[in-house]
Amino acid sequence: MTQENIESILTEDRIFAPSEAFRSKARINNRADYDALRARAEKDHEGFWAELAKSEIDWHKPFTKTLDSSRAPHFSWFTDGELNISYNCIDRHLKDKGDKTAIIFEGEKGDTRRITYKELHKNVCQFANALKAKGIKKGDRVVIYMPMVPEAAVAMHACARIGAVHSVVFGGFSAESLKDRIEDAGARALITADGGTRGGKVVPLKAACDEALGKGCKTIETVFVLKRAGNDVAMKNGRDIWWSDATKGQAETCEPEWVNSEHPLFLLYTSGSTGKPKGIQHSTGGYLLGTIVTMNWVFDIQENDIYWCTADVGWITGHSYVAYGPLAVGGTALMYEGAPVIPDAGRFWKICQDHKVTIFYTAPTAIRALMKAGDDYPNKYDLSSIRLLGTVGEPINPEAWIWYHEVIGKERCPIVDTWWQTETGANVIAPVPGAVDTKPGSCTIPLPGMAVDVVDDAGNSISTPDRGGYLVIRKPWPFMLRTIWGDDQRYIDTYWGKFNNRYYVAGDSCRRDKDGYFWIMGRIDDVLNVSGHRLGTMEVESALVAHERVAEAAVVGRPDDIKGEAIFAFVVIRGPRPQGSEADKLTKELRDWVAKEIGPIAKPDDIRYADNLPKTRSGKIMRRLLRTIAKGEEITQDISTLENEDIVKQLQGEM
Ligand code: 7RM
Repeated sequence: MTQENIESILTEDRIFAPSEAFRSKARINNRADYDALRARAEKDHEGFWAELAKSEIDWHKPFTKTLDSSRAPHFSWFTDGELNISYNCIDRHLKDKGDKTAIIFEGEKGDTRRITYKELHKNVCQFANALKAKGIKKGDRVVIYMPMVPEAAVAMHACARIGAVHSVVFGGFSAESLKDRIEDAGARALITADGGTRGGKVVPLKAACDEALGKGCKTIETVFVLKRAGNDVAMKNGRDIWWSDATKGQAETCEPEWVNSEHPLFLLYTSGSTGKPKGIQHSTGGYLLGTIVTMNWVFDIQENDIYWCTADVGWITGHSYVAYGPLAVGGTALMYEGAPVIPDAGRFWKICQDHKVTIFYTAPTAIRALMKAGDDYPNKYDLSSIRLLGTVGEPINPEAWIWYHEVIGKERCPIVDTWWQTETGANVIAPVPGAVDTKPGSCTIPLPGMAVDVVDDAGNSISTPDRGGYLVIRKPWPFMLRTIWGDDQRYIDTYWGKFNNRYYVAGDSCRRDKDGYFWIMGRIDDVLNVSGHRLGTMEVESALVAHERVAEAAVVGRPDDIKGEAIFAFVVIRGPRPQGSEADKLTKELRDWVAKEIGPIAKPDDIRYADNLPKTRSGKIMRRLLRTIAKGEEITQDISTLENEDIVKQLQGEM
């Protein structure tokens, strides 16, 4: 697909500056200082990152070489340095804040726990010793398939402590997906729980493990099982061991394994547009640095903050902003086990009130769902502790942004819209909230040391405002992915092939406005070409959700003889799903509406109504599934991670 002129017609010109109250306490609190920092990074890319790596990380052996590009497009950072990430997240805080709360946990049923840095240290060390007792050693892969409980983070840190490479598989994935990932990683151990609680039901994690292991996974020698939900599980003699038995009598300290900065910390599987999931491999030192600098710059975390990122540890956001980042900076992280609507749509706001959350980070899909539930829920709770809001995962439509700003943030809290990927390791484009004004729907400008650009098909930087192109990163950065596990050629082809190894290609389309603000238009393969006009699916979606009756919309292309691509919209409306003549009437109204909002070219050709959109539990709309449905083809892809399988029939127009 050529990308000469991705047209952008979505315009949003409101601009929001941080309040004086916010700025007066922020660590970077004006644009001039911030621009000076960015300029310094631009002038001396390596020196900038080297200085930060020295000041922010406790090295067991200091590095002398900052960046090695001799194997480009493979890059190594701080190569001869040695460290341990679990030491940096836990041990180094023990002296000054051993009794500080590291993790606040709330279960779906309302049970809560507070774990201090000292307790976390003990738990991690004992479990690390349990892993060692089962023969797990540096470099071995360990798969973690757990509910959102503190032990998931403990398991990750225990692996990191002994140099084992963890691969967390989201607890919502099926046994089949778990098996694929275990086999691809060649894991020796599996860490799971009897079950987790979500949406009022027990998720039978151990049963899924048994099913996966029954189908293959010959490399697994040990399965550690945490008792959490209390459901009955089968334990296989010689293979399965309860977490409590494995840790019983283990020493409360465990000398960290000092690893090279480039030592793989984890693999995390993520889907591409085609083929099997890719095991994204991250490093230790560079990755740690990314989580630390972004916790400081973007989240402006301070000593007394209560930081809540709602992501599951099965996704990159849960790695960088639950398990590692908040602890690396000695903060307090909140973890919540369950669904946002149990017992009702006020749960998130109640948690914010009860635990005095100060920084709240979630996904646009959650914001839209909670917005749809009405203002009464947030209005019932005291949200005055919150000082900063964040979003991640997809572009946020301006309507949801404004709701978040007004109803949750009470017009007091900046919103950090953070663009990044599993592959980038940490935030890449995001506002530094005390210094950068925000615009609803834009992730604003790149962070210091991040050479982000928008280029055309020939790879030339696009300077014309609002002209769309490919989002690329021109220079290596410390927290970038290192390769795809077991498929290095795919790493080169996917991320570097398009422009001859010149840039990292993110796979997103993007435009920059006249102020240099970045507006993500969607994945490259989500770009429509209608009669030669290139439209971001997100722009049509934003227009649709701006209509008062529309709660959510997803737009895909379907081949059309005349136009090239026709626009197919799946729409969730507020209130009951329209049918028959009522649906026809609304369809006409929405088509006219989009024509008015964007232009006749963007009018959806088909609109289909459903009670929900098909999403993975991380909130990503399953666009490939929607494309299949729009084409009227038979569904062959794996829909096991779908929240609600019943809606497939509605989407197909069959009920
Ligand atoms: C963190 C995460 C990555 C893809 C990425 C984008 C989309 C993420 C934003 C966004 C617009 C954002 N990792 N994306 N954040 N689009 N604005 N703030 O989600 O690997 O799972 O997904 O998500 O398309 O390429 S991910």
